Amino acid sequence: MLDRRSLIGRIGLGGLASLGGAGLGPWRAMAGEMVTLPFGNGERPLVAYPGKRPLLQTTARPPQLETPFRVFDEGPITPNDAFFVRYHLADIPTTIDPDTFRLTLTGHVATPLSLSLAALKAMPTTEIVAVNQCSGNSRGFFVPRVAGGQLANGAMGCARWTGVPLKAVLDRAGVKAGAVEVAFSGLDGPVIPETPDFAKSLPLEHARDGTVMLAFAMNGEDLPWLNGYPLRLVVPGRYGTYWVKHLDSITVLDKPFDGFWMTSAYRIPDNDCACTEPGKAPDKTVPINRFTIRSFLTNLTDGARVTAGRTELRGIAFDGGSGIRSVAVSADDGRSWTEARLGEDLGRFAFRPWTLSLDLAPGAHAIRVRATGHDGATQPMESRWNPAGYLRNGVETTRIQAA
Ligand SMILES: Nc1nc2c(c(=O)[nH]1)N[C@H]1C(S)=C(S)[C@@H](COP(=O)(O)O)O[C@H]1N2
Ligand SMILES: [Mo]
Repeated sequence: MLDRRSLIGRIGLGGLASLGGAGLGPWRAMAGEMVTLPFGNGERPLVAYPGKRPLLQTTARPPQLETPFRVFDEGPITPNDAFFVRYHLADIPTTIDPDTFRLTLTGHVATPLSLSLAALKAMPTTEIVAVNQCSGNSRGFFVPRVAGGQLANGAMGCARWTGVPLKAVLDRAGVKAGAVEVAFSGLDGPVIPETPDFAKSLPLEHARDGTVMLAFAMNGEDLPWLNGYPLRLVVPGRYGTYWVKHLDSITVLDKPFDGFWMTSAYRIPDNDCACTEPGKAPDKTVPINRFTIRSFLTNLTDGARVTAGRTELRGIAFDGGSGIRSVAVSADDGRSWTEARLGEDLGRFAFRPWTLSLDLAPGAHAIRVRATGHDGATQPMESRWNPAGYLRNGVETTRIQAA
């Protein structure tokens, strides 16, 4: 939650009059310098929103902010003020009273619930370190290009989430026989009634598997406003689209949810590669689900110059929850690979840091990084294509010069 002092600093006194409990009030982002992402039309302003350090702004209405990539070199936990922000609908909440806020659980249950934050926090809590990543992370690199937010690799982050297992709340309400799905929606809404409200669903078995969490804290603090204050869904190993923010309504359904954001949006080709020929629409689709496995070099970027000889490389890897088994690095166009050393294991859903010290001869080097999961899945050398620009996970290449 933003404290009032920081709000005074950021938005001036004028905005405070309308604050009820905690809120953003009427606010305006502060514009700063520009950053150019490595693809066409990649110019982005660095903009500081309340509670955030300057981030790359993809759109202002609704706010869509990308984390500058160098942040991922600071460690496997992404700081709250640097964590990316994604909204679909421009009517985002600007005031929420934590005392009167209620989470309702209705539908196919024995006892509908209306829970205050205090009541939720009084239940047994759990913690999990998990990556949140937008389905469209890295979409800007698709060739041929695809429609949608043109993101580089900064629409991801890893945090320690604290909250109550969704299962515990479902059990408290008593799910009735015949229930098949659970639907979720938050306090944000469309600007015009024709736009479908943002709502998502999970199959009942997944909702009850013990990993899905109603989180009220992130890295030991209240959720940042723009990351879903005061309560969000955390769905470890699954794309951010399911991580509903400002969550205030859960509905247990006895038939599959038919909302736009499940039946039309966020769908992937229903085949082994979840891909199609560039330009071709898939014959059949399914809702997007688990993360593909990915790895990144974080301490050197394209075009970097290093001193020839021993060179320290480091980065991160993650997958949809099998956990990272190994990370291999190639400095010779993929002809030979050296296994990196894995760092601290924060759990199977977290960023896994890796390090490797390589001898680099003078000249140009293409550093490639490839992770393998405990499930045996690895990254393709070339990213696959799909019309929505989802699931990108080809081996990343960083071109550097040693001298
Ligand atoms: N209420 C609400 N929750 C939402 C969304 C939204 O538009 N509204 N977008 C989803 C999508 S697509 C993503 S990628 C994540 C992003 O989470 P973050 O903004 O905390 O990084 O939020 C998800 N939860
Ligand atoms: Mo997303």
